[in-house]
Amino acid sequence: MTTPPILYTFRRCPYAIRARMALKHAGIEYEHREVVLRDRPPEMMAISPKGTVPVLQLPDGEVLEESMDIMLWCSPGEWLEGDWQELVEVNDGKFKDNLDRYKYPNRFDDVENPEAHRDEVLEILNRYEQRLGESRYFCGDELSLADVALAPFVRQFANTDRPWFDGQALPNVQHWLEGILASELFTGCMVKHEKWQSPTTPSETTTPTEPTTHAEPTEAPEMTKARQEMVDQQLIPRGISDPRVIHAMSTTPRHLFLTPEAWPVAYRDHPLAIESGQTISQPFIVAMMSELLAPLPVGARVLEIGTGCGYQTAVLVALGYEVHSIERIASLSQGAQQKLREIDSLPAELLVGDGMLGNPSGGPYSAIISTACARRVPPAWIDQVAEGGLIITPIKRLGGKQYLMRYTKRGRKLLKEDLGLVRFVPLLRGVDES
Ligand SMILES: N[C@@H](CCC(=O)N[C@@H](CS)C(=O)NCC(=O)O)C(=O)O
Repeated sequence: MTTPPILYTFRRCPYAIRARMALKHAGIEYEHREVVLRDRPPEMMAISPKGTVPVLQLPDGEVLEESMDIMLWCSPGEWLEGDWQELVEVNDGKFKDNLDRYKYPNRFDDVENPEAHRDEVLEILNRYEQRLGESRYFCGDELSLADVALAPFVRQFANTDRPWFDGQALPNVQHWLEGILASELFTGCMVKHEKWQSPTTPSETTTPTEPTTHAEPTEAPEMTKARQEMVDQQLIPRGISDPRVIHAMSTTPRHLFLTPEAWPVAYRDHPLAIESGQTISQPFIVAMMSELLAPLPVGARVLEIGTGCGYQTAVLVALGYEVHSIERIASLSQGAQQKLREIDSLPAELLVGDGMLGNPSGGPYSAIISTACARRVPPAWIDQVAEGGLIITPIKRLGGKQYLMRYTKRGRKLLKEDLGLVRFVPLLRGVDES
């Protein structure tokens, strides 16, 4: 039996995405080693001291430390037809330079106006637009190396300000990108992996509380610190103990779901107001509701009622569930979608709809979790939850107090557990399109 190649990679890195897509397209099995850029494993640094991902180590010891070298190593001949070289040169040069200055202006001394850099990228996209009017993909009617090499960067640009991107006259580019992002080739490459643990690193770094997935590798250190304090001081002492939940809460950047003015208080021990009279729940409540689901396996289908700003949604995605989420206020749902895209959190579906009706075409779900309070469990939820499945929701009793309840479906009956007093916004009927 031959050993497979080893890929050092980082989920959201566009260079690494292009390499993973090419390897997947070629059907090449490899050992996936997920890297956290600020804590690169010594094994990777030993074979590639320049310290960038992706790095592919072949079974014969050869090391490919440039994403294009990995693509070229595994691409079939027909992928290499056309002028991909010129396209990649512009992408990895002018496109990427301007994308970084637009997306992260604070990292550069020479950025006065980020929008000027956005417009430089737009000029390139206008050229793509023309080209994609002539053929479905960059080099003809089949996907090839050029598409896969460019798409992760166009995606990053599009996600920087999605409403702006969607509003541009780039129908061919938008359609091309949408098709690639919806493909199995792309989604199959974006599956989350735990940080690879080098057998030579000391064991205290193996705690699942280490930030890996959602948190920006370059976020302000005070946000990372505040999030860790939230876990250490608010969650663990109150009994949150599931390692998956602790990991999700430690890595999901709650502050990014709020306006920058609220960042200094984003990790404090209380709920906060968001738009449209709604709230983002106290961190402990989000963790507790998530822990109530934690017996479900990774991949379980979960319906969330009340997307709100998308924070709980992101935590559920970080737990590895297939998340469908409904919000009755269209503008909130759109805002949540934008934020979730920015942090690369990929729920299966965000819907604008009446939460009382659940998602009739989506069931059965392993669990339905509601962040809005009803007087009784809506019958549609009972229909849509699988036998043995869970419904976790606040319920308002006579006297006006709200109790968090966990129900388990047994036939048409619900076994109930009362989990104590809580306060949530009410579950309202209908849809608000404003
Ligand atoms: N030219 C390299 C560039 C790879 C690259 O810059 N990757 C980024 C992550 S997206 C990286 O590893 N940066 C190192 C760091 O941020 O410390 C390639 O195509 O593979």
